[in-house]
Amino acid sequence: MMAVCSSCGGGLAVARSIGVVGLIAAVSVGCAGRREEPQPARPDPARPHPAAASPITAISPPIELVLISAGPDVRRAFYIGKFEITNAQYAAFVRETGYDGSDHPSSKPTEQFLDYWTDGRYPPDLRDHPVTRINWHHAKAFCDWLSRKTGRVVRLPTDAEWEWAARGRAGRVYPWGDEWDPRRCNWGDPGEIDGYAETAPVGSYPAGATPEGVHDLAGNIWEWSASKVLRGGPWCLDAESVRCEWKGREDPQRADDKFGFRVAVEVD
Ligand SMILES: [Ca+2]
Repeated sequence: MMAVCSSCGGGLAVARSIGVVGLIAAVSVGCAGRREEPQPARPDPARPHPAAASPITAISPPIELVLISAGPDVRRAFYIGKFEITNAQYAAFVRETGYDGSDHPSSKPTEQFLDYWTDGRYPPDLRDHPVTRINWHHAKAFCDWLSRKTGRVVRLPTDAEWEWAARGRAGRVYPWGDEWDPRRCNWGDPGEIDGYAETAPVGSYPAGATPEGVHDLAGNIWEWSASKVLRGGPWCLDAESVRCEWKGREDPQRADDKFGFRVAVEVD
C-alpha cells in the first residue's frame, strides 16, 4: 500500500508489521487522526527499569544510550540511542572523515546528501534536530566510523530491535502507551498542536518516551533500520502512520528530508 506525503507529493510504501492487508492510512498534513485526552505513560512491569548505559563520548555531543532487554524476537540485550542522531553529531563524522556521501569508494556522492547544509555546516538552528537527507548507506557509514573510533559495535538497530524497543512486551500501540495523544510526538500536525511543522529538536516530547526512556520513536523522522526498512513515521504523516507497527519501504539510496536514524550498540 502507498502513503503519499502531502509535503513532497512523493509516495512511500507503508505496511503494517502485523500482516493486515488493505489498511489505508490517512496521510495529509493536518489530518488530526483520533484525538483523545492525554493518558499518562504506563510502566511496563515486564521490562527492566531504565538502566544507566555509558554514553558514547568519543564525539560531541555524546550519544546517550538506553539498555533494552532481550525479548521474544530479540535474542540479546542491546543498547539503543536515547535520541535520533542529530546534525551536530553527524557533523562530527563529516568533519573528521571528510565523508562526502559517496555510497561506495567508487561511487559519486548522492545528490541529496545533506543538501540543506552549506559548505559542510548545518544551519545553526538545526543543531539538535535529527540529521536528514541521508540514505541508508550514509547512516551505516556513520555507524561504521563510530565502531572503528570506539571499539564498540555501533550499528543500525534491526527491524525487530527497533520494534521491541518501541512497543515492549506489552505491545504498545505508541511508545508511551495505547492511546493517541497529538502532543506526545512530532507528527503531521503543522505545528499548532505539536509545535513543529517539520523536524523538532530531539527529545522535545519527554511525555512521548517509552517507559525505558527512549525518545521520538513515533514521529519526527523515518528511522533507517539495519534491514533497510524505515520505522517510526515522519513529521508529515498522520497518527495512524506513526504507530509503532508501521513500516516504510524506500530505495536505500534515497536521501529524503524525512529520513534519519538512531544507533544501536551491542552489549559487550
Ligand atoms: Ca508536526
